[in-house]
Parts: sequence; C-alpha cells; structure tokens
Amino acid sequence: HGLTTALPVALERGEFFIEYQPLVHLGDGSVRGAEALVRWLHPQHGVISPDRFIPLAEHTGLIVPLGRWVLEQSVRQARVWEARTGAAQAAGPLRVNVNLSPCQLTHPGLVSDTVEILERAGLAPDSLCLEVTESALIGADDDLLKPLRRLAEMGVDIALDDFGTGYSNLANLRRLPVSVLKLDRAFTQGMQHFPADPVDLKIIEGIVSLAHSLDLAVTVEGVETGAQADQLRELGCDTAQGWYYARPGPPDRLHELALADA
Ligand code: G
Ligand code: G
Ligand code: MN
Ligand code: NA
Repeated sequence: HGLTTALPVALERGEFFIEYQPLVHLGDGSVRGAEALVRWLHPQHGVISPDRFIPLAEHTGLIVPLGRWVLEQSVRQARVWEARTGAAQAAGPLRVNVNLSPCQLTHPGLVSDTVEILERAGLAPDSLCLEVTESALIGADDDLLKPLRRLAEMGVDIALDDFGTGYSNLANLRRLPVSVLKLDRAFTQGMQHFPADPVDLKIIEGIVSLAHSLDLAVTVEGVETGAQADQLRELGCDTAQGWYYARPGPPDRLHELALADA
C-alpha cells in the first residue's frame, strides 16, 4: 500500500494540517470552541481523510507522535484564540477538543506529554477536552482509566465520543472519568425526516436525562438543519456541532465566528 510507506515521513515533511469545526451552545447559539480534525495533504493524492490514514497510523505506531503533534498544535491554537477573543468572549475562552486513539491511551507518556504541552503553551487545562471513543473504553480496567482520571483531576475535560454506537452498559458510565457525552451522528441522521420518529426522540431524551443526572453535558454531532437544532435544544442537549453551523475549516475562522456573535 503506497500510503503506508509515505505515512512515516509525512510528519517530518509537514504534510499534516488541522481543520477546526465549531462547537455551539444550543441555548444561546454562541461558539464555545471547536473540534480539531487532522488531514493529510499528500503531494500526489491531495487531501486524505483521517478515516483513511488514522487506522494506518494506529497500525504502524505513528499515531503516538502524530497524536502528540495534533495535541500540541491544537493547544497552541486555543491559546491564540484566547488571546484574540479575550474579554469579548462572555462565556469564557474558546476551548479545543482533540481526539485520542486507543493507542495513545495506553502510551505511558500521555499524562506527562499533555501537562508539558499545556504548560509550554500557557493554556489552562480546562480549555482542553480530550475525546475518547466509547468503544475504546468498553471493558476498560483501572490501568487504562488511571491516566484519564489524572487528566480529569487536573481539569481537562474527557468526552465520550461516538456515544450510542458501542454496546457499553449505561451504568458503566459512572465509573468513567468523563464529563461530556458526544451523541453519535447516527442519532441526528435519524431525525432527518420531519416529523422525526417519536421513538428516536424518546431515546435521545432518555440519554440526555441520564447524562444530566450523572452531571455530564451532552454534545450532539452531525446537526445539518435548523429544525434539528431546535428539536435537540428542546430535548435538552447542551452543545451542537455540524454543517448547519459550520464545516471543519481553518483556525482563523473560529475567532471570527466567535467575535461575530459576541
Ligand atoms: O473530519 P472527518 O469526518 O474526516 O473525521 C473522520 C474521523 O477521523 C472522525 O471520527 C475523527 O474522530 C477522526 N479524527 C480526526 N482527527 C483525528 C485525530 O487527530 N486523532 C484521531 N485519533 N482521530 C481523528
Ligand atoms: O467521529 P468524529 O467526531 O471524529 O467525526 C467528525 C466527522 O464528522 C468529521 O469527518 C466531519 O467532517 C463529520 N461531520 C461533521 N459535521 C457533520 C455533519 O453535519 N454531517 C455529516 N454528515 N458529517 C459531519
Ligand atoms: Mn470526535
Ligand atoms: Na464522533
């Protein structure tokens, strides 16, 4: 596979870049932060989606240095947003969400690297949210959860990504050091028909109610229409992400969006 051999040098050659997709507060429509989404600008094939190269990076071990690079860039970017929006951002500094692969969770340097990156950039830990997929934490033992607990104790938010696609026991949520549930895009896609299936709505309502009773915030992904946003707000979801608000884009667009609605 050509991509597999090109991947290890792509980091040294500076071929990766990051797009940011805004996270919007459903209550007042304000931009609160963004999710960092890495892309590979391959010299021959053009822009390659993470769906294609993240599995390769996991397989070859490049995910650890690549993930560290994404974290460092994103944390530095959040510090730039903070400096540029400053007091104009009534809801506090713009925050950044960074995805973590299962391999990064088991890597012994996760906590120390994260601490060092935050300190070097001068970013407060509560401006960072790490996204871990539900499937990575299914059946997680204490050894796997320990680094996440330490990060959570420092003030870093942990989000359970793609929630609802795995088979985790809902009662298990209590054990996990997470403060945010990210409802998978599949839930929002199920609402595309109007009126939405009342059973689907009941399921979302139930998840939101459970999450809130456990003190977890709910973020919904894949919001494509205003009608979906209205319905998800009524169902009690806290934050939304999706094409209705903005596609993933360059970092400078974020403080423009944030200042525009400040
Ligand atoms: O933005 P896009 O739809 O192409 O993202 C596809 C998938 O790639 C998403 O599920 C996202 O979680 C994952 N992804 C994007 N950036 C990163 C990253 O920096 N690290 C990891 N592990 N996954 C990422
Ligand atoms: O699973 P993860 O959160 O990493 O996925 C993010 C992916 O979802 C990115 O590839 C992004 O491009 C995609 N995405 C973001 N918003 C929307 C949307 O509103 N609709 C659809 N279909 N995909 C979206
Ligand atoms: Mn994600
Ligand atoms: Na997701």
